[in-house]
Amino acid sequence: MKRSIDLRSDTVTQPLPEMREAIAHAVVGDDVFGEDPTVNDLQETVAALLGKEAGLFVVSGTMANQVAINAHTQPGDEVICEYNAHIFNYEGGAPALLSGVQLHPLPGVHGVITAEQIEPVIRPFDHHYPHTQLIAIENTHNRAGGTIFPIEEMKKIYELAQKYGLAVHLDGARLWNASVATHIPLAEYAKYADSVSVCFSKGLGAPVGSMIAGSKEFIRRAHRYRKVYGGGMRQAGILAAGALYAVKNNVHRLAEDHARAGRLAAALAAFDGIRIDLKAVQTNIVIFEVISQKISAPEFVDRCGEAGVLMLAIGTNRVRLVVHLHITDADVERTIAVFKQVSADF
Ligand code: TLP
Repeated sequence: MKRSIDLRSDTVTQPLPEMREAIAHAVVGDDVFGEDPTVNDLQETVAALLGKEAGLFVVSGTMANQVAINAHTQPGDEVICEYNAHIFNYEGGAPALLSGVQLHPLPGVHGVITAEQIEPVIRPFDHHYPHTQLIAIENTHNRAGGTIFPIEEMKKIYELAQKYGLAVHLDGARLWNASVATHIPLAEYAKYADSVSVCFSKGLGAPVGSMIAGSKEFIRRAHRYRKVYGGGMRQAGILAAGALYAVKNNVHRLAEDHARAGRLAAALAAFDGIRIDLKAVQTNIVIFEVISQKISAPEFVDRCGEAGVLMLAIGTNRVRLVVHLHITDADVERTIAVFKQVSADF
């Protein structure tokens, strides 16, 4: 039996032999004492890549975002974000639960909100209102289909934030993909945010881990929340070694994932019963609609699954697929063949 082609997420990637080798030989220490050399190396390496003073290794992208939100805010504050943002949709209501803040979601186009949209919703000082404290943006934007947040707009938002004394957090779980697609260095993007989170366990293929970067003072505060959330790990160098390997070896190859995602998107565009906005396909994520009268998106996903292609339905008519380092050109062709077979029933 052929293996399934798993396009549910780039989080499904498994460490390859060279990464496992690096993990096996990691030099470790107690990171709660700050004594794990591999964690320290990762934090310094990635903070430097992002042009920030300091970094903090955390368990997951969710922990990175939530630690950052807590370190930026006080209970009762408000955080402006985009309506489809990961922090608003997929983090279990954590901003309210853990930081006591409310989110103020704005509708974006391809996940992008503008400084012009944000300025009018910044609350004036009045005892009726929550206190606007933070703007959160996401690059690339997951639920919009891996779209790239243009750097010019990030700059405008950052300047606006400075004018009003607000902080900016960048959920850069897939900032690597944005940087590879645009050739804009990570540090250029990070310049327009006070804190940045990046993930090692998505397209980069490490088994676990994310990082928050920012000023030394910000990371000092973040460190406390990481501990409070139970995220103080001990010999975490075992995990950091995989992440370091990924940062050194698996970033440039993301361009291959983008090319394969583009090929899948172009093929999907040719099927009756499928609608896809090709402008939104910019990196490794492809989102499309099943508009057939005969079959819903979850049914389409089930039938493709039975034929060996796994994807996620993200609504009654929307499907998401994500390309990653285990997906080959042959897998892309086999996936297109399965789409052909299943869409014959449309
Ligand atoms: N996204 C996951 C799911 O949670 C939806 C996925 O399969 O894409 N920020 C962004 C932009 C993300 O896409 C994700 C994960 C996270 C944060 C959270 O990362 P983890 O899963 O490590 O907590």
